[in-house]
Amino acid sequence: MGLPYEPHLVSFDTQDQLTPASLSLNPNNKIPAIVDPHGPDGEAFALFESGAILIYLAEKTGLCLSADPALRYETIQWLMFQMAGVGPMFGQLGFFHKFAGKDYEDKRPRDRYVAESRRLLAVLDRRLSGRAWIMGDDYSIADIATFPWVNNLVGFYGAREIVGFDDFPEVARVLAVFVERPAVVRGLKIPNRTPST
Ligand SMILES: N[C@@H](CCC(=O)N[C@@H](CS)C(=O)NCC(=O)O)C(=O)O
Repeated sequence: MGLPYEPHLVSFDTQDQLTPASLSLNPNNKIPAIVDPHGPDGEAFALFESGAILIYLAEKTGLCLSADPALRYETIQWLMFQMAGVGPMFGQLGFFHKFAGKDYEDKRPRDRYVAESRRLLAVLDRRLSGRAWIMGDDYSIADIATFPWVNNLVGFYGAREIVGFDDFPEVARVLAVFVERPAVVRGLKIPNRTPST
């Protein structure tokens, strides 16, 4: 959005999300959180939950969220679809497929999150049919919220095959364009660190 910013690495390896400094920004001990030194009343303003952060930054800059009331709420609807569905379900699949849950003998929890992830991908695939982005021609905060999770699902979580990603060509098409956007290419390298395995 063209705003200057300073990134801070919160490392889970050292449980930085549980430090008093982190908790003062997000009592729910998760990333991301921001501090805007120039908040709504000119004072420093802290915010957590990425959906709230995206709406805040979109309204601050006038970018990536339509001013038209119907389009604005439709964008927020798809943003909430990520917050309530895509993020939590893909995240659980990551736990059961890649992290500690992969060693559980009972595969029913993993299979449930595979099925739910596939269902969400199908919803997104239908939405993207005939559209460049979730909201059509206009790139929006719904895309910014959603496609990093899709990228993570098939990349970092290594779940491409288990979710049958090839069944969702519209999602794959938009993801390919998303990861080539110059700001996304830059953003995926910030903060600069060696990815954990
Ligand atoms: N709904 C939240 C989800 C945030 C979230 O799940 N963050 C994870 C990383 S993707 C986290 O900080 N986990 C650390 C922990 O649970 O201790 C948002 O969109 O901001």
